[in-house]
Amino acid sequence: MSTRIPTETELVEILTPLAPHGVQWFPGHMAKAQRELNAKLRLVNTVVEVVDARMPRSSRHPHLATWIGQKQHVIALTKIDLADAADTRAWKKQLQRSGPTVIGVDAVKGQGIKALLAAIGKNKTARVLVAGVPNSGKSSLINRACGRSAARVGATPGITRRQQWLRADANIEFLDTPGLLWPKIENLLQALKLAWLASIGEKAYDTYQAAATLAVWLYYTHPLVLKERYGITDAAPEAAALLNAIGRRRGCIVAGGEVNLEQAAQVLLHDLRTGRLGRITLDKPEDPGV
Ligand SMILES: Nc1nc2c(ncn2[C@@H]2O[C@H](COP(=O)(O)OP(=O)(O)O)[C@@H](O)[C@H]2O)c(=O)[nH]1
Ligand SMILES: [Mg+2]
Repeated sequence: MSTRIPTETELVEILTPLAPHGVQWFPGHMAKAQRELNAKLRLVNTVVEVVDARMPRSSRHPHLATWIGQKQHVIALTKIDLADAADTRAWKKQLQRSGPTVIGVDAVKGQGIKALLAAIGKNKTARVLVAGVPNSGKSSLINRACGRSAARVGATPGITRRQQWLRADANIEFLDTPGLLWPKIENLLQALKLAWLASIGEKAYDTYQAAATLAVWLYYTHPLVLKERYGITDAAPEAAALLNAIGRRRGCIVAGGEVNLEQAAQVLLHDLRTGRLGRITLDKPEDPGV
């Protein structure tokens, strides 16, 4: 396998032909969500920006910090249980440098929620908007903070449809929002990461192409993962061969002993999303981004 990890620009070049359909979502309801967000921002004095710790660069809305302006800004780095711990520490430092308080959380188990509430509640009465891309853990975080199943949770992007206020304690009230995406994600790698981690709904991309790009991306950036999880050591950076090996290892076999590549594609994406590939951070803090 190659010794030098390609730069992000090189990775985009490598992956582009593997995803000829790209990642395309209908921006209409996202444009509406963006307008609604701006209206709701007038109702709050605090914003918790929910950022998936596995992609702290790719899952941040490019304009949100500007919209937050002088309001209290706290970043909740969610899914720290699925992210690389050293990368999460580095990301915390890096994000904090730009101003906001950054708290790592496991929004399902509740780790970090107390610290988050303490950070929010330093000021007076906090009216808090919770904003982030679909599937980043907004509803789970609010449920944990409020100590009951108040906001609906789901693995499907877009499950939060209406805005609703929820009370965490006497001084803190939360407003859940539908997931935010922005109409133009220029960079294919960023769009792919959002698709790989299910922040972009599956209608927006081709499952096989998403998995093919993921397999090749892993080959270059995380060869040990392919080795340890699927026993792949001597493959070439060739998507079908990688998915074939993954499918064989994970039992995606049809009659006649052939690998069902579509199923292997599903399995690879599922393995990444559920942490079965180990704790992986897709955005490296030291990368400049594309
Ligand atoms: N392992 C893990 N899973 C999480 C975490 N936060 C949310 N999830 C899961 O991610 C999915 C989306 O969560 P949800 O709260 O509905 O995200 P929302 O779309 O931003 O409101 C659900 O399956 C949650 O169980 C976390 O910190 N760790
Ligand atoms: Mg939600």
